[in-house]
Amino acid sequence: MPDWDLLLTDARVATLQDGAADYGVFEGAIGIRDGVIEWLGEHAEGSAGDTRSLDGRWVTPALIDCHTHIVFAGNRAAEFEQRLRGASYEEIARAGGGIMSTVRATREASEDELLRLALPRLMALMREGVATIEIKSGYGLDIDNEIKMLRVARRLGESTPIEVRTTLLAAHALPPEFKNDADRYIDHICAEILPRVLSEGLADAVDAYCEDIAFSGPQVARLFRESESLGIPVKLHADQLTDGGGAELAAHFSALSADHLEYTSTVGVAAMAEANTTAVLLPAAFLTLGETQLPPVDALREQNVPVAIASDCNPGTAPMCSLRSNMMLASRLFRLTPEECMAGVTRNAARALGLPDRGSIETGKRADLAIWDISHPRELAYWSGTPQLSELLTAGHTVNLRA
Ligand code: DI6
Ligand code: FE
Repeated sequence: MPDWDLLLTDARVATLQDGAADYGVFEGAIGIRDGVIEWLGEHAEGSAGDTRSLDGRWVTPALIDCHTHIVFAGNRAAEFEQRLRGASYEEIARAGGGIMSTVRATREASEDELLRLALPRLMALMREGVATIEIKSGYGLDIDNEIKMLRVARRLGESTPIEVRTTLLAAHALPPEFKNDADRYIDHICAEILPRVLSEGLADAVDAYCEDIAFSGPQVARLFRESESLGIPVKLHADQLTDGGGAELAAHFSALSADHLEYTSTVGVAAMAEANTTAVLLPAAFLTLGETQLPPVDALREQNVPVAIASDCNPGTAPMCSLRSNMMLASRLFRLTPEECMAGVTRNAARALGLPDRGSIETGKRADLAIWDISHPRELAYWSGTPQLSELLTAGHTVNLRA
């Protein structure tokens, strides 16, 4: 029996290992067995079922988009125009548009229709080197439609080689059935939606939107206490439009991640550091909303909070189905270095999803690898919209990028 199923030789490898300087670069070979990286070294060793020379091409961990809303129907281009004319996101939401307009379109769509709409979005991310993606519900806002969305997300994972992690975001907006009674809707999520979704194995985490226009800190805390008692990890849309103490709240519940964070205070950052909560920055939403308040990047660095970057792809605040573009925006808008951007879409994105088996090139990790036609990994946060992915492997198998 050969030592490796697949041996990649003559590779320039950026391991993105935690603590390694300069992308963790080395030149050499990668031995893969049973879908796992089993061996790394400068000179190829052992026998292999399949040996392939990469002729000096670069290999990085496959990318991870740890925050998306790619399952939805309809679009909000008309609202985008309204916002360009001066209306704010909050005004549109309070007038019954915003998230609710996507909820109406998503409720009307069938499961098959939602799958048909989401698949090209997933393929677009995959062609940029994404092998793991998180997808949230949150445009159903009732038991049947939240389940419909999560089933679509699971089917996306089953019908592609990409791993899909699903998140229940029933606490995204207040549905019309619970008008003026957010507390009663939170009770309904805790008593009905959450247990049903978990019993059907449809969610890997629970998320909420903590904002003046959505749910308050105490309401989110109630949902998180219930999630905690059921043993499901939490994450939070926190401090995007105002400092609502979202980072502190996420940290209090040892959330996997707190996301957005434009208005997070240094106290919030310290709480996240203490709780080991990953910061997820979403520059497309910052750009689309015309936001000017920058997330506390220096404080996150000083406190050693791991920073991930995600697309947040959604029809309202982030109509940009590209993780590479978000890397470029994170460097340009938030002044993250290209190396921080790469860590943000690999090892730190894996942390934001609670997936210690991936996100860097190390022995024992999944062989989810991206092979690139580039001259240095810093190019990955520099170009966007440029087809530089030469090959994507998930668990050691080449993905068909044309399908
Ligand atoms: N993520 C979200 O869930 C909200 N903002 C964000 O960045 C709203 C999404 C939407 O407007 O549909
Ligand atoms: Fe979001």
